[in-house]
Amino acid sequence: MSKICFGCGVKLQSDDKEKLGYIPPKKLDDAKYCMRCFRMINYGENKEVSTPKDVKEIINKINKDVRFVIFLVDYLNINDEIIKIFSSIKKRKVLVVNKCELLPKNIKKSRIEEYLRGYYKITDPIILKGGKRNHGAKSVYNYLKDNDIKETYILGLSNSGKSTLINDLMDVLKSNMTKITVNSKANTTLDFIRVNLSEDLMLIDSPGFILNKSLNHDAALKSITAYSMQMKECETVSLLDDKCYLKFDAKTPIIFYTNVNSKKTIKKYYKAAPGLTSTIKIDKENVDIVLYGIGFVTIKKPVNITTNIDLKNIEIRPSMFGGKYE
Ligand SMILES: Nc1nc2c(ncn2[C@@H]2O[C@H](COP(=O)(O)OP(=O)(O)OP(=O)(O)O)[C@@H](O)[C@H]2O)c(=O)[nH]1
Ligand SMILES: [Mg+2]
Repeated sequence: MSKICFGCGVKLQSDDKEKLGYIPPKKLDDAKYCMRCFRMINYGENKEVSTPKDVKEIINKINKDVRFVIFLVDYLNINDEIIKIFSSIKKRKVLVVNKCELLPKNIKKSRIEEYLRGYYKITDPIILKGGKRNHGAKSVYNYLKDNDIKETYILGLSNSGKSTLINDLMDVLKSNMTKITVNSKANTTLDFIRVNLSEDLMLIDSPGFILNKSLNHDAALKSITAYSMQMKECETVSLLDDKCYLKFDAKTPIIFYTNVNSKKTIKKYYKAAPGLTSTIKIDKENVDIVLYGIGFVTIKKPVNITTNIDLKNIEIRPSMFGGKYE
């Protein structure tokens, strides 16, 4: 039987250095990790790999299985596309909003649940996870225990923290099992990994989903900043070192919630910016422009915005944190 890498789930092999799962022949018998995982864990390296499995392949497998599903999403990545994937899972499931400890101080966690129920119409159970100790993994453990769930898949967007959750649960149970590889770049876990955490609990880690829409696939959520700005008529804001421009035709306050945590990447321009070929019409107060993979911008007043962003990578919705959303 072929061995699999404990870190990423890929089959271990000693035949081809260039292929995934490589481990030198001498080490094959005792190895727990492939070379790629070894390098990620010890040197922080992460070689880009293409998407390991596509969304349909994963969902088809899950829908044929009887097991429970824990679906992870961090709040910056709550959007139409990920909610559609969640809704396509026909199993008993729970939506875990991860990394809630990173919420700006003035925002209550409960607001996210209200919004998920009110705007995205989620009726499944929701756990708002976050905390200093093991990133709040105990809340997930308690949920599984209280609901007598003994076997579950862990699914979600790449970088949402699925493997970290399993490692944290090992710590909650004081288990000294080999840890799964975690990394701030996308596509760390490459195949399903079964972890028998205890006699009563089996978890299955999975390769993360990569969305079709995205301006940035690799931005792991390590911190979140809310930048407030006052925009005036004809002013342009440049986000992410001139990757995205938004030019306003009227006065409005804006708040940019992002995981890109350097203020230097955000600038105001008074001169013309290149490529402003698309228009976003905001006709209500408190609207979010979701920039897939980057975060979202809350626009407080009705305004027209011209932009260089491809409109297929954005979503317009009532503001998650400001004003009414129904
Ligand atoms: N602040 C915070 N960061 C987290 C949390 N969970 C994971 N992370 C970070 O998020 C990044 C991605 O974590 P992973 O556990 O590798 O994510 P994954 O969902 O397994 O990703 P793939 O294997 O690529 O699908 C890492 O930099 C983690 O340190 C959390 O609860 N809070
Ligand atoms: Mg993973």
